[in-house]
Amino acid sequence: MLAGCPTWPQEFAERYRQEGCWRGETFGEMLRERAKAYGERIAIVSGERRISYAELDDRTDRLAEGLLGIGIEPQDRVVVQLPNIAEFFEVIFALFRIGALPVFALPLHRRLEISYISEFSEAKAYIIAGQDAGFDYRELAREVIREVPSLRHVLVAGEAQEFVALEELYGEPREPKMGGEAETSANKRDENGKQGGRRSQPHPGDIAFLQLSGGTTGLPKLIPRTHDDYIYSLRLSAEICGLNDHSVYLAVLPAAHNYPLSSPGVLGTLYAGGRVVLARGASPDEAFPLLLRERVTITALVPPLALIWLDAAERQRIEFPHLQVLQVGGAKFSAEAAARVKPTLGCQLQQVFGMAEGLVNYTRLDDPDEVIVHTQGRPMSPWDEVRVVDDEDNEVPPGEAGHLLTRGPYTIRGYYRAEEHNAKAFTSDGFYRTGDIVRINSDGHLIVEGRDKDQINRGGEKIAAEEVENQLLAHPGVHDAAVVAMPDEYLGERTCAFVIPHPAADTPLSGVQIKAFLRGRGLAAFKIPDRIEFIDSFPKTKVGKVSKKALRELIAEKQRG
Ligand code: OOB
Repeated sequence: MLAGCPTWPQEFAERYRQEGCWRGETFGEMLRERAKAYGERIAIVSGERRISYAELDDRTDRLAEGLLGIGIEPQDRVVVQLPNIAEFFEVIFALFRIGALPVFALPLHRRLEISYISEFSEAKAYIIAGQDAGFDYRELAREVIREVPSLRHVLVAGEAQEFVALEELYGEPREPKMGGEAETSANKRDENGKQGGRRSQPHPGDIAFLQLSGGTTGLPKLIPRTHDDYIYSLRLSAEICGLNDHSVYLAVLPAAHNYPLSSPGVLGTLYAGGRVVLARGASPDEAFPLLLRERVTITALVPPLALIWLDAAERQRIEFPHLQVLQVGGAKFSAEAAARVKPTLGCQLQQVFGMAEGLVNYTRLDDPDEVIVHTQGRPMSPWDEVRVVDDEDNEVPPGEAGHLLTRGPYTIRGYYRAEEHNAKAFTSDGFYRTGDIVRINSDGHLIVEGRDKDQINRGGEKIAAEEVENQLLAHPGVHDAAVVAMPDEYLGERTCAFVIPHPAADTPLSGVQIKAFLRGRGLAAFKIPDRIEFIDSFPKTKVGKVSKKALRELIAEKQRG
């Protein structure tokens, strides 16, 4: 087990195993079994490529061989920053088979984020696309490897330039032996029947990967997920979403995110033996033809995209006869918009309220419209424990709003190497403090009322205020900074930075300058404040802290004009 990953106390682990939540599966075996069951059926469609389960399994083995060959070993961390392309899944399954850990970066992350997570996780390799969506990841890699000595390899899906082309690492295709299984050193079984030959096989209780938290602190936190807990969450998600081997899932959101990865997402679809279609963009122009051509049955969006799709479908009077379920989550979906889904797209809406730390709530496909339109669903597992509490951690009366706490068979017990933060982010009995304010109605459905965490939810993309504040404070002309959410009709929220200029600064600061400064430091574009307001001093709370509530009100008032 990777050091620095808090895990479930034994009695909980035993219970989750006994109750059949954790079935002792690993991702490597899961793909092998699906390949046996579904062989030539298509697993992944990516551009012109159509990859069968057998081919995905074989390419995964061949890539695992190549990765072992360059020295990637069990437990090694590998930062994976790939767009929605087939290689994403070949890479992660190859790492899973080795027992090495993908560290999932989002395609929009830049130097600050990538250097930090590479350094913090002591990553040995960084896997990128050459160029994608107008951005050259090789240039980013050049900067990152200068800063992170642990990084020994940069592997590129595409034109590699001075780096190593991922394609070169795939060994020769092998003729399957009798019984259908090609033997490689990555899947060879030792005399005890254990997979992995000379290597030890990943254990279902091992950490499978590290995922980034939306974050509330100055530095991003990493979320450790085990094979057992993650496979449970995607298996249950697939069940709740009615997936089977005829399902077709369109991945429009970046696959590294927990929601399109596992709720039920790409991995849940592969678990069910369905077909995954990878979209390169989320716009109706790119996604609608795919929905039709591939007869997509289910897809997942964040609220702003759902609005764009609804408007476009109305304008174009287009229908998607095969689409059964549209999932919307990641941020609050307004009841008005929710009510438009069924009449406009002719499919069922499913609201998804989840978090990379674990807990996922779904409205069920057979819930009454009232529940689907007005609530964010209920926990997916009967073993999810949720508590709604006041500021002193006492449970609030039923139906009242409070802080949501949760623990369960797929909710982490702590972040990777973050002891001090974990003591605040989790209760002493292991409940995760979600930072969400919710109320639970009389029939057990959750309604998200707000948030008490210092985070901006920009259309589903999470921004930790403190992280941006720290970057602002690095500017010599900035004396102090406070970052808050401001309401936005389209994204729900955007980011506003209040800045107190340095009194001694000789030239006046401008918002444009500050934004350019942040970009120059390598902060991901979605974290750069949408608006910068200069102010002489911050309003304070009774205890003398900066009142973000007052700042939020101030900017909302300014917006109203
Ligand atoms: C998903 O995961 P994260 O880790 O990016 O963000 C989690 C946070 C939640 O704590 C909540 O504040 C917010 O995003 N959120 C919602 C929401 N879904 C997520 N707030 C209101 N309504 C919703 N439906 O965002 C995520 C992970 C798995 C599945 C779906 C979403």
